[in-house]
Amino acid sequence: MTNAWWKECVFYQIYPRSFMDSNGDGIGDLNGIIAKLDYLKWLGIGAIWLNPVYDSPNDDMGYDIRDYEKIMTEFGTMADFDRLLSEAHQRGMRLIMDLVVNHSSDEHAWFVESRKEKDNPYRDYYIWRPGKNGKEPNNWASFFTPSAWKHDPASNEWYLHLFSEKQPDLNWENPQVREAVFAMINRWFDRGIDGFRMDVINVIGKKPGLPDGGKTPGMTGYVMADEQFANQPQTHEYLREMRKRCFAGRDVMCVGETPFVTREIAPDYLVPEGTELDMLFQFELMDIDSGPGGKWDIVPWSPGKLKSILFGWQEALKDSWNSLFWANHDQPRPVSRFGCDDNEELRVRSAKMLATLMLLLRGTPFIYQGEEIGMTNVPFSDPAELRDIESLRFYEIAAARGEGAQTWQRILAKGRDNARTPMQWDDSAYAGFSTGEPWIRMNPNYPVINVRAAQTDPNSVLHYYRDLIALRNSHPSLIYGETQAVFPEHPQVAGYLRRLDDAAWLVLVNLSGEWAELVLPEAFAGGQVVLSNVTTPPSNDGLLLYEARVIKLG
Ligand code: ISL
Ligand code: CA
Repeated sequence: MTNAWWKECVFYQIYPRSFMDSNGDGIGDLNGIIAKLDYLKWLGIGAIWLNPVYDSPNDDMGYDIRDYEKIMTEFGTMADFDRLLSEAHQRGMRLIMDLVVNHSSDEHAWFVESRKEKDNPYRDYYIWRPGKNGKEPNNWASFFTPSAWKHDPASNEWYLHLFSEKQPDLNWENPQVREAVFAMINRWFDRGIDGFRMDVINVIGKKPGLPDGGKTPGMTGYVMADEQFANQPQTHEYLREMRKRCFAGRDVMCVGETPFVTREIAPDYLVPEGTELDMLFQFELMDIDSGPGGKWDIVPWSPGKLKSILFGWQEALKDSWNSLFWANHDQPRPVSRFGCDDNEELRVRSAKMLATLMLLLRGTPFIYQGEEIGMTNVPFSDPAELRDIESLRFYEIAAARGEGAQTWQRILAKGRDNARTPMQWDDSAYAGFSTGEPWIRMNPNYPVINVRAAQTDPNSVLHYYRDLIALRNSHPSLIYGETQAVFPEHPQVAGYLRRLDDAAWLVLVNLSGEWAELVLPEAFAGGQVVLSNVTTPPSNDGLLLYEARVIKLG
């Protein structure tokens, strides 16, 4: 276990389209981000993760890349990017980018060539197969459409797309593809960026022969065939090759986005350190309210289950390193999902509680824009207000079956656009995000929930995040110390100790909306409360609803 900058700093995720618009066209941009760097520095942020800013037709909001080495026109130019990078570095902040190389856009020059004819030199950059009896080559479902295959009439073959048909999967078996990707990565590193978040990086290697999926025999229709494309042995080889070819001799990091990774297999990507991924984003926590039918099959979560997931990962990765997050651009807002947004008092208190629980665990915290002011889910009133391909496709398919009404409720709870409305900077028109009408509607609560209001209120969620980040930044024991769960059986309270050498901390939070009885043992009751989200003096008999307490024990 070694110390590293990416273990010590708090990351902030920026969704550029919705962060800050500098020219009034309603679309966030790189100059807008530059204008807010001082805000991030004030907050205590050490590194920024930018969602894709590359040239893209935006079928999946930048996750369909047309040119890996050109900036999306609405976002600015390469000169703007270089300025953003140097302005961040001047403030002592690092910057990592999104690497989306499981697939490209169908408008990428490689795919344009690839689909031209069967003997095109780029044909093998993608995954083409003949059909079976006039149907798809196999039964794999895509994340966004029923089938993961698209028929190409010109050649009468099909190409694989695990996401939309405008996101064809690259063929990583082809050494030329790997060479091209590694060269591109190296050029970005030469530009001076500090690392990558790697989009669905654990699905780049597909099982040879592309066999049908179906975890339970007799399944019909298109199936989510992750056992055939996730976490395959070749993927580990590709990552090791990437590491050697691109990372050696550079002070850069990577965090993999890895759906379908369990606590058991996660260490295969992380240990020994520095050979594959530095960290990964696991989805067990984000799937806590998903039933067997997937994210839209919503089931209740419980504090007990949440605790077993969080502490289970602390244990599973104690010889490597966790990523810590409640939110990203694909997830609903945490205060609406895991806290309470019924009224202002509880919104503020529960947002602080969630922050306390997550940010002081062992691992690197990733804060998603707006989380630090406790932004909530959005009361969309009509599908026409949505922009996200996943929700729109899901709605179309369900509405055609006459299930529009129940589907709408699911989209309100879990739809990705909840996280994608503009950042709320102040209470002026369009929340200070833009002077023009934004590309997606605003959350109507911006007159109350915004950065300026939060900065002037010392009891705001924002100030609490800042205090929490400062606490973590200034105590190595809160970064590198070991984690030990306490009161594991308690049905409402999550608690843990962090310890390093002589330093010891106790973190206690009540995840429920009710008083939680908990008699503190002598050893804990004597500690000093250094941070709390309530004004009443701490009780040794229990915690108020959504109360959070950070106690210094030694
Ligand atoms: O968003 C999800 C659930 O709503 C996830 O299943 C998500 O599709 C998956 O985690 C992969 O996400 C990443 O790759 C996608 C892109 O749409 C997401 O925005 C990105 O985070 C395809 O590139
Ligand atoms: Ca703009």
